[in-house]
Formats: sequence, structure tokens, C-alpha cells
Amino acid sequence: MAGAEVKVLGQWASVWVCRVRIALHLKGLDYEYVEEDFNNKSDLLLTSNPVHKKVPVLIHNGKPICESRIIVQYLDEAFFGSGPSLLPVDPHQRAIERFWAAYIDDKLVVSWVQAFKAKTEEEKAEGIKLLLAAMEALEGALRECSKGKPFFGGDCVGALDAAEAVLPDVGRVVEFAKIRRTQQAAAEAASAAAKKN
Ligand SMILES: N[C@@H](CCC(=O)N[C@@H](CS)C(=O)NCC(=O)O)C(=O)O
Repeated sequence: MAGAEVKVLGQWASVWVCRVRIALHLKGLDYEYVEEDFNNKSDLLLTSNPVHKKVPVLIHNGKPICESRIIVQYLDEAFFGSGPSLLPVDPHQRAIERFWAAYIDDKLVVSWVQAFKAKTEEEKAEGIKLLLAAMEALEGALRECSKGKPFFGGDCVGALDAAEAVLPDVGRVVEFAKIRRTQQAAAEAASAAAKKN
């Protein structure tokens, strides 16, 4: 869209901001990036996202859009015809991609955060269990949707691939989760053996 003014309020370490920036780059859109300081949030951020006060926020011709998944879908619709389509045209395929994008945020990321940040070892162990189950489900979906091709949508990169970008190096996270689970099982076995003696 010629002459469109696009601005992203972000923070360098945020995976949610990365998701939006990946989508913007895939669509080949120019935008202004504004780095936020969480200790001193700008008035623009506070007025653009008064509910959550979080980044990313996309501001398109002065109108703010919040929440990374919604922003990616918005970019695909508002800039239809500019760069590749990020979501499939078929409504059923679109629904499937939206389902898995929501699954990544609601199940995978939540269990991943629990696995690493929970207060007790029991909660962490539960987080690891949930994380591995969620990864298995997502991998199954990837196999089914991609039909052996490199992206969720097959040959072309799309919104779901951008959604998955919130997971840095999933393979290593899962590997670490498996090691932690083995360590926990060994510690439990040792403590049970000690109680017996
Ligand atoms: N569900 C949101 C998550 C956004 C989010 O958690 N942003 C964090 C940065 S990673 C934030 O702005 N934190 C600032 C704060 O909590 O004060 C999305 O998908 O956009």
C-alpha cells in the first residue's frame, strides 16, 4: 500500500515483537521501529495499548493494533497483495493455522515458561511434562500440514511459521527438558532407595 505509515513499538528481546517483524519482512513492508524502555514506557505505548501496556503494537496510519497474533493477521489482510499471503486462502486451512498459532501461545509457551520459571521443582517438572506433550502435538501437526515440505503451509513460509518464531531453538529446549526429566527421575529413585535403607 503506497504511502502507508507503519510503525512498530517493540523491545529488542521480545519474541512477540520478532513475530511481527518477521511478518513485516515476509510481506516486504517498510516500517519505523521504535524501541520501548519498560522502566519508562512511552505515552505512545500507554495510549496505544491501554489494556495490556505491552509490546508489540503496530500503528498503521495512526491506528494501533495490539497482540502479535492479531497483528500478523491484520498485516495479511490490510496489505493483501503486497508480498506473499501469510495465511492460506482456504477458510478451513486458515482455521487450522489459527488453531495451531493459538496452541503455540496458550499451551507451548505457557508450559515452557512454567518449566523454567516455576517456583517449586514439582511445578517445573509438571511444566516439562506439558512442554514435551505440547511439542509432540505440534510436531504431529507440522508433519500433517506440511506434507513433508519445509513449512506449515508446504512450500511457502506463512503466518504459522512466523507464529512459531516465538520459540527459540525448540530442539535444544526439548533436549534440555528431557535431561531435566531424567535427572528428576534419578533423584526420586535415589530418595526412594534411601528411604528403604
Ligand atoms: N500476548 C502478547 C504478549 C506480549 C508481551 O508479553 N510483551 C512483553 C514483552 S515480551 C511486554 O511488553 N512486557 C512489558 C510489561 O509486561 O510491562 C502478544 O502476543 O503480543
